[in-house]
Amino acid sequence: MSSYTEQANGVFPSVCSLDCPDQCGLLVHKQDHRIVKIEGDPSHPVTQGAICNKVRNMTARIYDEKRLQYPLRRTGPKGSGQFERISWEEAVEEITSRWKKLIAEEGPESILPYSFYGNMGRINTEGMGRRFFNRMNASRLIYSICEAAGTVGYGFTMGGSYGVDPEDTVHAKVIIMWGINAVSTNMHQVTLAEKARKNGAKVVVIDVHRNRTAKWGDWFIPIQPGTDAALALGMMHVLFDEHLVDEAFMKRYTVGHEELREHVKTYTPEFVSAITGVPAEDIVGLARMYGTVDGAAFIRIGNGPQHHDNGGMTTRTISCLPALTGQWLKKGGGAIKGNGGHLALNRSALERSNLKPRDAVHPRSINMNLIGSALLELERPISSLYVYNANPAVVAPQAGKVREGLAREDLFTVVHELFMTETAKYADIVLPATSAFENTDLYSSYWHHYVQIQEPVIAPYGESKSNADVFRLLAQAMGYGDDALRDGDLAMIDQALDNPNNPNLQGITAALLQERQFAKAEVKPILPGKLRTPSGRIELYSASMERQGFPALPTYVPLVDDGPYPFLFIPTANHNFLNSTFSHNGKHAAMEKSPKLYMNAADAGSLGILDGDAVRVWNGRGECELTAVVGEDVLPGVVVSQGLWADGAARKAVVNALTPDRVADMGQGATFFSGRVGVARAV
Ligand SMILES: Nc1nc2c(c(=O)[nH]1)N[C@H]1C(S)=C(S)[C@@H](COP(=O)(O)OP(=O)(O)OC[C@H]3O[C@@H](n4cnc5c(=O)[nH]c(N)nc54)[C@H](O)[C@@H]3O)O[C@H]1N2
Ligand SMILES: Nc1nc2c(c(=O)[nH]1)N[C@H]1C(S)=C(S)[C@@H](COP(=O)(O)OP(=O)(O)OC[C@H]3O[C@@H](n4cnc5c(=O)[nH]c(N)nc54)[C@H](O)[C@@H]3O)O[C@H]1N2
Ligand code: SF4
Ligand SMILES: [Mo]
Repeated sequence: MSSYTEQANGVFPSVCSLDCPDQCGLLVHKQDHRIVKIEGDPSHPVTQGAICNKVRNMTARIYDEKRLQYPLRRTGPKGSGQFERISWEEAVEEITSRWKKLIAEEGPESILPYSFYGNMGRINTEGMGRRFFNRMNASRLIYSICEAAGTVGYGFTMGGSYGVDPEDTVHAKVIIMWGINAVSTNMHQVTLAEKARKNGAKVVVIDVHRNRTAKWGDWFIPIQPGTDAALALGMMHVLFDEHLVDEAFMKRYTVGHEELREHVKTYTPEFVSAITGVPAEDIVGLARMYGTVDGAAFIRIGNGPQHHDNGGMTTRTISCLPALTGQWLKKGGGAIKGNGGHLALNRSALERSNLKPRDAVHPRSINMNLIGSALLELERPISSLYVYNANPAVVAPQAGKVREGLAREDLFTVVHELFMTETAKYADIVLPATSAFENTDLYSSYWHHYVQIQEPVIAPYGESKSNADVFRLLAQAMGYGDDALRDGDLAMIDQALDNPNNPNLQGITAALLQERQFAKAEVKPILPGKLRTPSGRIELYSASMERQGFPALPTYVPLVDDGPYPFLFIPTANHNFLNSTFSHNGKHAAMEKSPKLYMNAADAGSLGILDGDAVRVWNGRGECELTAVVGEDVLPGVVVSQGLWADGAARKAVVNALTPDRVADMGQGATFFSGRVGVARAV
């Protein structure tokens, strides 16, 4: 235990562990060994003392009476949530004896780890767990549920997850929030934009929903879902047509600007307006605003464009815009999709894929977006599933299929969790997890440029254990003697930070972080310099895309036909939860009130639906029941929900019962926002 845990009272530095770009520095206040208050660290340059409502109320989650304290064994049918308390020894013995038998009879590929970033600490997500399953040579998971499609698309243009330093965006004069509900999901980008606004910046919000961010911006542009690439191409058309492009920049730093100039000739404002629903004069106005700005223009690209069938290509297309007007040379100009590349850790040292037994065949990989089908349809079945840092029964597409898979009697499921989530209810064994405040870990943001350390502030709750500690125990019981499976947390942090391929992290060590709590990586601006694209330049024309069967130039590709239902259904994140995290905590659920469906008054009128009515939402995949909010916040033909609600918080509120498990055009990404539904008053 660290010195913090031994002190009964005091204020201790910490990090927010949630899957949120802001990755705030925190101050945790303790009285009598209990956390009594959590606030933003005023000394953290990005956090500046401000944090979101969710985490200000985090103590309600840490000490929620429903938090798991002991290992449990299932006693009732799968999904019923009936369990009995067992000891850690019994739990580890049962898990490892089942696994040893499975490995002998069906091979290690019959076991699948399923995890995501319920905790962003690198040691507890990408560290010991991945080492353990690599050593086992279990089936591998493709981590595609969040940013995959857009990351691949952005990478084709820019060579990887490299964007502008968000702290520089205070200098921008035009800020476009493109398909991101930043007021709820990236609040410090809003704080930075507010500063820019005081210096005269204008904020444009392009979204399918007049949400908190749209209401906050200066100019809200509602758009038909999945058509953003057409809008970006229409802007390019105007920029070329009205000579608002930076020819010298394009010549020096891009590939394919002449081809692009030709290509966008057909994307006239009128043509684009018919696709996007954005009036032609607004397309021209937006392009002129972007092209004539006196200073930098910055685009923050969110999940909106990306969680669609065409999400890769759309993100690729938007990310071409800054190059046309030479934004990348201006302080605060350019874009951010994700900034993970700047802070890249030594992944091979962290995950140790070389722990795989030498003569063993490379295991199969399973796309997490298809977990339902994988559990139900594989010829060589998955016979055991180990879930941590994730809640697939709620967050994965086609929830009906996922749950049918989880209900399989012949599937041995272990879930390591803080709460009895919907997924945990299907487990054979449930293990209690520590909260991040009880762990040692390393944090590197995918948005800002700071690396931070977490040292335990409180002792483990009940008998709970960190992910890394559980994997160390399991490794021992499996008889895996590798040193890498015995490494301590601080040693792993040093291994991860020591990345010869990333000079930005040079000099940052666990000891330095223990002394200073956070350190800024030495990130140089993207340009001037050589990009990690094949040409070393910004690729407006991409030969590698062409080789992979995509159009080489940015292109609008319509959404896939999802069936004969009248509405496009956009189930987004909400303000008071973090994906499904907090949905199990009464205080946060109460702040969010109830799961809603925003719809246009004209649509509601024709269906006889009144504001506040319970509505049934359905398609061929499933159904759910939400409360209608009728008004002008969405365009006709579009319905929007917010939040990934737990079962029982409301009747049938699992929106992912309706979402398709089709994969996006790139990165095998998710298509949460490309499904169609019918809506009717619930009877
Ligand atoms: N409070 C809170 N914060 C969070 C999260 C949370 O659940 N709650 N989740 C975290 C995680 S894991 C992530 S990845 C990020 C996600 O953060 P965001 O990128 O903000 O993701 P979403 O809210 O899912 O969707 C973004 C916006 O896209 C809009 N949209 C949908 N389809 C389209 C479209 O076709 N075009 C356009 N232009 N807009 C569209 C939606 O209306 C929504 O406003 O936030 C993180 N932060
Ligand atoms: N319809 C729809 N679906 C979506 C999205 C959407 O916008 N719309 N967003 C998608 C996105 S962007 C993402 S990133 C995914 C997120 O999906 P998940 O990563 O599954 O996110 P959470 O629902 O937050 O679940 C994380 C779980 O991890 C647990 N946990 C937290 N810390 C620890 C720990 O240290 N150890 C262990 N063992 N467990 C821990 C939490 O209690 C929580 O139950 O959801 C996706 N699903
Ligand atoms: S959820 Fe995001 S905004 Fe809230 S404290 Fe954590 S990092 Fe900061
Ligand atoms: Mo995400």
